[in-house]
Amino acid sequence: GKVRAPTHIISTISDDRGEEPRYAGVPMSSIIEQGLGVGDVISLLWFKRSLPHYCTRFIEICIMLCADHGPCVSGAHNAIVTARAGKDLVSSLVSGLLTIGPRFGGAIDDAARYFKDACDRGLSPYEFVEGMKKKGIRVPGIGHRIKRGDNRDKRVEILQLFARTHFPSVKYMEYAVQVESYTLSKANNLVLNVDGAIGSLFLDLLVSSGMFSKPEIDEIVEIGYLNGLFVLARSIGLIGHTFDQKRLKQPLYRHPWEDVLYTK
Ligand code: Q5B
Repeated sequence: GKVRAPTHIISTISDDRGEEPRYAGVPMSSIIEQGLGVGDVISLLWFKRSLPHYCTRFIEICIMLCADHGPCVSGAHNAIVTARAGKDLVSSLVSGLLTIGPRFGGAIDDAARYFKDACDRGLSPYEFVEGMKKKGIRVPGIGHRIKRGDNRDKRVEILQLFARTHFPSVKYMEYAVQVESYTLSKANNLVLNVDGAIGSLFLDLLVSSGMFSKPEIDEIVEIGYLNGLFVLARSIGLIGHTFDQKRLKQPLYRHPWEDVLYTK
């Protein structure tokens, strides 16, 4: 019989052979003809399936809400400094992206992991938060530099309203809100932040949409897909900041001496 030469790459998400590219088997022309959007494309290429409209809309809202948060956050600052050093678009972009991590924008996966584990184990917010404190781990998805109990993050409210209106269940988000009530009783800056809102709500999407099996959900949480939403979204803003600096012909950045504490 025929002997198939071993391949060097296995790919399961897209196929560029034939008349037109296919994303998870769906031809490009059909995506356009059906009037689908970037949320549908993410569903096909990341989750390898078409998701219901409320899910793809939720993904798009996450992307829009996380696209930018001003010039002062770590990522934008790095992109601005890099652009002002005369570097190209890709260098400025990746310099900003490299700041995304456990403190800045990259806490979504860990928020999903910890909220899921604590909620599934039936831990009270007190047991969860104090247990994390004993382990010396900050609760991912909780805390913000400028948001406060009396100055909530509008993005979180928008996501919560959408999910409460459209999701079959918001069990994990409600758990995260209970955790927030407890952390706010400790300090006013320990709000549920945008990472925590997306992490808990994406769990609700995965579990309550009926589109994913339990092993699939466990795999998505374990691999960590969700920081990808912030990385993708914030790339839009970082590219904008890079163009802005170039347009403004901004000179090389040098941090002022007065703002450095020189000490021995
Ligand atoms: N404490 C975000 O901290 C921040 C605690 C906590 C228990 C916590 C911190 C944190 C978890 C990671 C997370 C996503 C570093 C944030 C984002 C996108 C963004 C950004 C933007 C955008 C802020 C003061 C006291 C200390 C701490 C305690 C703080 N957080 N305890 N669990 N989670 N959160 N990141 O203000 O007793 O004095 O030692 O790591 O979810 O990145 O806009 O800026 O769109 O770009 O620096 O929104 O919360 O507070 O370090 O001075 O801590 O609070 O242990 O207690 P801060 P610190 P103590 S959203």
